[in-house]
Amino acid sequence: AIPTPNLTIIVAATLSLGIGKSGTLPWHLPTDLAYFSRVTKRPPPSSSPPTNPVLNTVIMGRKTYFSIPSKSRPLPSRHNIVISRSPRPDSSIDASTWVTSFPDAIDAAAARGGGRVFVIGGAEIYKLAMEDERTRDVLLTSVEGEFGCDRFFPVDVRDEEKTGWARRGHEELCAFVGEEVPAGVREENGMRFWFELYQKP
Ligand code: FOL
Repeated sequence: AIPTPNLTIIVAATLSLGIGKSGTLPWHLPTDLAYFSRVTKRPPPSSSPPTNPVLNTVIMGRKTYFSIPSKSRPLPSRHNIVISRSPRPDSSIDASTWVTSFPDAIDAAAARGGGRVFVIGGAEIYKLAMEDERTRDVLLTSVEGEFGCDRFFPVDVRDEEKTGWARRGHEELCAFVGEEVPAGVREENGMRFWFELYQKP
C-alpha cells in the first residue's frame, strides 16, 4: 500500500477569510504569488538528491485551475491535479491530471509519491481539505482590507480556542517552507499582508 501523504493548505485570505472575487484573486500581490510559487515548488527537506528532484503536487478545483493565467497553467515544475465532476474539457489537453473527487486526488498524489502535497483551493476544495485529517499545515498569507470577496476560506485557523489550530512562530515557518521568510507586516500596492504557519497539534 502507498503511504497516505500529509496535506498542506496554502492560501491568501483577508481577516474575514475572503479569498476570491468574481472568479479571480481579489488583489494583486506579486510578492505573495512569488512566495506561493517558490514554496509549492521547493522539494521537502531531506528528500532525494538534486540529481533526481521530486516534484511536489498541487491539488485544486476546476474553477481555480482556469483562474490561473494560461501562461502559468499547468503550474510549472509541479504535478497539477484538477478536481472536476465533469470530464476534462478539450481546452485543457495539457500536462495536468484530472480526477472526479477529492479522495481520487489524494490517491493520484500518493501514487506519485515523494514530494509535498499542497491544496491550493478554491473555497470548495479548501472545505474538503479542512475536513480531512491528513491536513496538518496551513500556510496562510493574511491580507488586510475587504475587497468585496464572494468566496471564503471555511475555518478561521487564527481562532485557536475554537478551532484547535495553533499558530507557529517565525522560525518554524522558515524551517517548514525552507527559506528565510520576511517577518511581520509587508506592504505592496498599498496593501498590508504577512506570512503565517498554522498547524493541527
Ligand atoms: N496562496 C497564496 N499565498 N497566495 C495566492 O495568491 C494563492 N492563490 C491560489 C492558491 N493559493 C494561494 C490560487 N490562485 C497562480 C495564479 C493564481 C493562483 C495560484 C497561482 C500563478 O500564476 N502562479 C504562478 C506564477 C507566480 C508568479 O507570478 O510569480 C506560479 O508559478 O506559481
